[in-house]
Amino acid sequence: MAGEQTLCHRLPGAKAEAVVPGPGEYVYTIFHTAEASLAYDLIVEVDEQLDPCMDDRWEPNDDPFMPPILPQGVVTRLKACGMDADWFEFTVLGAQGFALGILFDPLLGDLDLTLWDGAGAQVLQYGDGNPGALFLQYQSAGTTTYLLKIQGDAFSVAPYDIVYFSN
Ligand SMILES: [Ca+2]
Ligand SMILES: [Ca+2]
Repeated sequence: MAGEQTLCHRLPGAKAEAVVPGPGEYVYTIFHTAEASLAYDLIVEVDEQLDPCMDDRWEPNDDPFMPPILPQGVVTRLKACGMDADWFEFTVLGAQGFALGILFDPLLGDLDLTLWDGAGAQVLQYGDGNPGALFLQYQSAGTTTYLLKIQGDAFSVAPYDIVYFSN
């Protein structure tokens, strides 16, 4: 299973610790190697201070309802934290072209980008295995508010920048 961790726990009362990459649902199974049955107690503690991802100043922007407005230019020091999505919107006035892109280090994480137009139709999606710079140029048919979602792939934790220019 992807992302599986095995924690050996041999001493009564001992504590096994797992560090997880971010918010999400986790599943654990417990087994022991001897055939005899074994009674045990299980105590699960979550220490959120161990969260390795410090998110960006545009949070919370985890859903498409009232996302922050993306300004024109380069927006730096954004961050994708695990499966936490980052949503933005921007409005293109009239029939104009625009350029949109994200920059990130593919060695730190893989990011996916999806763009929808004002009618909810998907304009573009970039999926797995991105090289670290995703750019698109698009011609808007008329005044349109676009919705943009950026999300780390498979719990990626990655800083990124957005570039957005309209004519
Ligand atoms: Ca973020
Ligand atoms: Ca977010």
